[in-house]
Amino acid sequence: MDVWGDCLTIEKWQHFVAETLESGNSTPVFNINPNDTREFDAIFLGGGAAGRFGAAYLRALGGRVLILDRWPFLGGSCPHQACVPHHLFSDCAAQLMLERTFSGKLWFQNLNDKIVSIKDIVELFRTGRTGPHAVMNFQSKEQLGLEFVLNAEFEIIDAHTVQVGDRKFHVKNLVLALGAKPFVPDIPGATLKGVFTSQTLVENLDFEPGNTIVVIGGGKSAIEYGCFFNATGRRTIVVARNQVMPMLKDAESRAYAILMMEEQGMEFFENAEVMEIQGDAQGKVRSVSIKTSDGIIDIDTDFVFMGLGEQANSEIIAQKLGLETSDKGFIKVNRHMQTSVPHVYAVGDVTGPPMEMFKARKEGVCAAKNIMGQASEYKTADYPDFMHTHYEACWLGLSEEEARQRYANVKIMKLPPDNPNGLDVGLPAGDRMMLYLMAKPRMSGFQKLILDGDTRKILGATHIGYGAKDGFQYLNYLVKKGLTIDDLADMDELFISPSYFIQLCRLRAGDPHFNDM
Ligand code: COM
Repeated sequence: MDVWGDCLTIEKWQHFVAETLESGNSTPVFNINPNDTREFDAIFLGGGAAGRFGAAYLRALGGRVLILDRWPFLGGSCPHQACVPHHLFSDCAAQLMLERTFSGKLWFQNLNDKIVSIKDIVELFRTGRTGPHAVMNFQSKEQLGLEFVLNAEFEIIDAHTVQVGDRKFHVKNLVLALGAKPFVPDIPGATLKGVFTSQTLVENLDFEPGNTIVVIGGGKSAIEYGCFFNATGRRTIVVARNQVMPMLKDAESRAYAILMMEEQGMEFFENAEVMEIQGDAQGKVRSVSIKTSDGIIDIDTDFVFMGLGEQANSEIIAQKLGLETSDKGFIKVNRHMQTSVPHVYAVGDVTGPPMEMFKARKEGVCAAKNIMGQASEYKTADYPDFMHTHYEACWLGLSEEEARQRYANVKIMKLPPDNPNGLDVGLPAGDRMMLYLMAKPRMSGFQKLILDGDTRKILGATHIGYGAKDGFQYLNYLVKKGLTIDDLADMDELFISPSYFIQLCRLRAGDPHFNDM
């Protein structure tokens, strides 16, 4: 099917994507400009966040670029199986925590002892996801003018040649944006019905899970999906080989996040391991054996979620091109996104963690710039980050512990302040937190700003609550440029903002030797 020259509306794309996914139709969709005779500067293999943003940037710089993708839509796993469903589930977790906290009070329905359907939410997502898919295709074709081939299997012939069916494409540079898939460990019982990853949950769930769920892993997806399962009213047991949420390095912020999860009924086994998942005669999960420091524990359940990180979709291609990879199959790149083979770049999840869209998009753009002769580097350590519990946890820069190791005069500003009643103070709060502030003050969040008392510079920040993610995107940029307490104090605040950093800094900024607060 050739769509170049046709203006496909969002509705038409939505219909096409839904029908193609449903029918399994494998006809490729070619959107290639027949009048452009230039050689491609790059082919992006994979049109997810890394491929789409890299391609758009490369074209904006005047280059010619083609995207090839096996799915009938652009945007990759993000809108299909990863970030978008995770945000839907995390939104549900936040909403349900509010509803359960106020169950039977004010205008809230009585949710005591009620379990809500996971299957219904998954089905809602499956039906709704073709909307974002259609927007990606429309935006890429009509607004960004990108050339692409979708719904296509491709074969790499060499570093300058790719084949789709009987069509060969010659290219100056290849950019591998092949993505990754959830890692499934070799645990006995891992293939039983009822064992899910983030990917198979949205594709395959066809029964309503019972009232106990075992989550394996302690990182982002284990916690994010675990909190959702818990919020639906199910007993949720998280089994982590090491500690949970290690990426949130500030100890006090992490402790608050974990305490709030525990107060929602989450159960954690740290330094523990799932030994075996037992099945019944129909091949369905029946129970799980967990090795803990107190011995083996057996939990009856019909639903196990694996949140153990990802593995690269790299094997065949890495072998074919002779690329260097890590022991987990991630393609090794330098800071310019160049692989070990000249003219071959790799971007996004296929280069390894963090499996985040913001990292994928920036890597894609970094590769595009380098291909077009603009020297560019990307270092993931400089990015702010976030994850969901029932709340949204954001962080940037150094943790308090890291700051104290590097600086002699660290100052802290935090809410709630240290006080005899501990957390039972309705601060920081902010929008979406005001009911907690009045009725359950300890649930109104936690935040911390970490400063160097000598240079007055901001070193790091954390926030557990809602609504700070937006602010942290801009704050991180300014912190990297040397933002001080005085700069922050001089900014214009919008009351009530979820992170009170401007207010706190303004209260202290006049003091040449400001103290903690
Ligand atoms: C977002 C996908 S869901 S992309 O990064 O815009 O391509």
